[in-house]
Amino acid sequence: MATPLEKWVEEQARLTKPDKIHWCDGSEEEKLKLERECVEEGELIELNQEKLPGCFLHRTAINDVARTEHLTFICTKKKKDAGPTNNWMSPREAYAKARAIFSGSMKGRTMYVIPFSMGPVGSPFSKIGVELTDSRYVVLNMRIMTRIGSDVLKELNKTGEFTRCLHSKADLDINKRLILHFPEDNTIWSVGSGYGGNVLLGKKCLSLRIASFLSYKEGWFAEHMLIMGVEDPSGHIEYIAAAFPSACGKTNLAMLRPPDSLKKKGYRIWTVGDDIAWMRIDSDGKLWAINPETGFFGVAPGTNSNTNPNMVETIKKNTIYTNVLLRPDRTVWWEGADQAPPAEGGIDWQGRPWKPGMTDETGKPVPGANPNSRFTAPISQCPSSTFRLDHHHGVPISAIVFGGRRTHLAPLVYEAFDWQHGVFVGATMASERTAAQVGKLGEVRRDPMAMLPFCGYNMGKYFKHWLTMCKKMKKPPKIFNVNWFRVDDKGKFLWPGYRENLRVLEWVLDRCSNKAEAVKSPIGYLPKDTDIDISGLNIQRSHIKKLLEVDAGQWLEELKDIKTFFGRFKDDLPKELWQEYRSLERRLKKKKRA
Ligand code: OXD
Ligand code: MN
Repeated sequence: MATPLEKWVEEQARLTKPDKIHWCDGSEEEKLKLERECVEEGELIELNQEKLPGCFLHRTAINDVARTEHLTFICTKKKKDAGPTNNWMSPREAYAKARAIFSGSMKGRTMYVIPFSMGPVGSPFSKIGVELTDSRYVVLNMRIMTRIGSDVLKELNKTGEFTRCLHSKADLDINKRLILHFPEDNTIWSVGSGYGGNVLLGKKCLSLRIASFLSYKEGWFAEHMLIMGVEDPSGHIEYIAAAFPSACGKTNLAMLRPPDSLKKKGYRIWTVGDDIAWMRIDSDGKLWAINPETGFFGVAPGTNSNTNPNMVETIKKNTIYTNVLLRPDRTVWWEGADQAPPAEGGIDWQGRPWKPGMTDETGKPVPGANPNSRFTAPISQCPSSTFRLDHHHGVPISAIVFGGRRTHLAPLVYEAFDWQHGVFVGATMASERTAAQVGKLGEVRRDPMAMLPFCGYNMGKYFKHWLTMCKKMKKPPKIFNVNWFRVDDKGKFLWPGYRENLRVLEWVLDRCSNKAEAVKSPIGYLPKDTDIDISGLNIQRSHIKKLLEVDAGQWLEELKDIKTFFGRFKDDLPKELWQEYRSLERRLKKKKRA
């Protein structure tokens, strides 16, 4: 008799009509065969195997280079359950619309069945999914980003539970593209795209949108956070989970190499993950985290030996590059790489001949790599990766760090007074737009806990969940906020950033172990300017003073925007957050009067 999984696969095959069905076993032979077929059909370009062993290049369709948030929907029976920050469609309408596009979409293609585990296979932290796809590129990426194959199938058969993930490239037509989440059915349907964030369904779709819904029901956290271990001079490791909106350097922070003066002291970083954290309360009453992924799907432009030397090492082999520039020697390049733009030119991400300095008809520079070009590489290749990645219970979290890009308002670092205040700090997170994002430059976008595009249910309920979780913990992590992007009157960054950010984390962890002092301010606890180690840095103490300034007038202005944002959630916004709002207002007004 067919299992529920087999029945489901058959049903989807009846809808999409593939020529063949292949069940992925995750083996090396399967990988080699898929790579060969991809190269034959032009889906992958084999790169220089001497210089970049095991590496390939893929080009997406030109209109398919990023996550399409306006085509991404949460499909709950009631609109209110998706909340005011998500696009919503009723399940009936969503299934009907997508079914029309999926119908016959795999004709002439093979349907690959990918059983995958987010988290170590068999860990109580982990969740199993099965993705059906007509894209070999998806299979090859999924085998880097997740644990796939026969072991997972065995585990799945124990409980029969899994997230049903259906993907088809169909015609790669943006007008027939939908990324649909059905949290109540534990189902994801993605059609009409071939871009990673839309189609590697274990990542944003399962590990954040569906998992956030499951974690709310089951009492854990699915968060858009990096996880890193900081080993101090005594050899003791404390772990930090940190959430930042995009373009704030999350991946770089997760694997930073300590600056010389801190390295000399004995500091070392261990990378657990750069994008997603699943956190649970263990029997010791502490919060423990796993990274459900096994790979990085990172942005290429700007990655170099200065911004991220560990990533430069990681992506030298077994890496799939997407939408970067192809050089004549079959290596790759992107804007902000270590090497200068190749004088001999190359083939750009759209497959066209390219030369440095090229401009378009309006005089704008033509980039060789797409600004959102990517690499997919195994975490195990990262020099700072930790063997604890495979630990079924994860790592204990001492501090949660939120951050954003604020040129003026937020100080370099501050600590929340307590968990409830920390939830307010996370819920009011915001970042200023950079040239890399569509919209007005400098405009502030609210992005609570960096989850705005990823929370699979009503965010008002999500905030409540954060508040409730504290009651279940014996020793909740301390919560902090950081801002690496403050500028002086001339618009120059006051803080050097990158590896030097460890100096701030040193204070954060010293606060967690009661080794550092703090001063109270209206927005939270601040370090004294002398508490941040600036040895070996070409920076004056007066800069640190400036970086730690809190301007009550500016913060009172900020409160107006927070009020409008909170207002969107109506009755679903927990009263505790309004309480925090009013307390902050009171403290700021007092400071302004003083
Ligand atoms: C990502 C994102 O790609 O957050 O990780 O957009
Ligand atoms: Mn992300």
